Amino acid sequence: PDNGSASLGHAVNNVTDGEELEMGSPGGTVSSCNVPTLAFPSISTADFQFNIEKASDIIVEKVEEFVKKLGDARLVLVDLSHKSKILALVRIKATQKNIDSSKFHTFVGDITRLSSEGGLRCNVIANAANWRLKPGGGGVNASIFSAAGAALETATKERAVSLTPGKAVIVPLPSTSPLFSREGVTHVIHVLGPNMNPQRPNCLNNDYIKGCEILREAYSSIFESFASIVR
Ligand code: AR6
Repeated sequence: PDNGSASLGHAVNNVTDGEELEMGSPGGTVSSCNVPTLAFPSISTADFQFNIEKASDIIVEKVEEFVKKLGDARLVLVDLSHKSKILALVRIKATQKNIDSSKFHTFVGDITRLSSEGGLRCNVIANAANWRLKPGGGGVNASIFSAAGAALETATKERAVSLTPGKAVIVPLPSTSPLFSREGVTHVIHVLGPNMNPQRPNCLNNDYIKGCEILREAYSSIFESFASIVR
């Protein structure tokens, strides 16, 4: 995959206190520097109905593993609402495990408006995609494809036509995409998580042995993809 390192020259509003920051939070300590940052949603825990206790354990486990390998790059778990249960669980567990809060934190906001509305500059975002890599379908996938415009659809098709569970694909965003020009996002990493929703393809019928294995693989795929972009 193309992972041009030219993408890293963005000014980043660095959130230094590691606490959950709210959109436009006036209390946040914000400083400007060039820190490669990945924003990612909680994979599989909404439409795909994956258990959030189990998912939060896996997020924290994988973040702990990868923050050590990422140098000064940062990871940010994002969700839309202040009432997000997954953000609350992950915050507690990350604190218990003493994860470096300058390398990882949670953030409430729309992943397609982190810079313009949240003041959080992220050069890479991850997407909880569907296996056909199609726009629409609701959730974060629909938001990202809609905010990125046709440029993302075209660029995605050039890279892959489908995904198997646990796998990711890196898509460099053309500079014509509003997500690039407005938000400073240079790459989207699509990942397909494990599905526990009987109404969706490849339902695992509550097999959490398999499900947890695939969710771990999904986060490894996202973080390894991000590392390859940052390198
Ligand atoms: N910004 C930040 N987080 C969001 C946003 C947003 N704009 N929208 C949703 N979330 P989901 P899944 C959070 O359902 O469970 C799609 O139809 C949401 O609150 O998007 O992996 C695809 O096409 C939750 O915490 O993904 C697939 O078919 C997280 O993002 C299927 O859903 C993931 O929720 C994938 O289901």
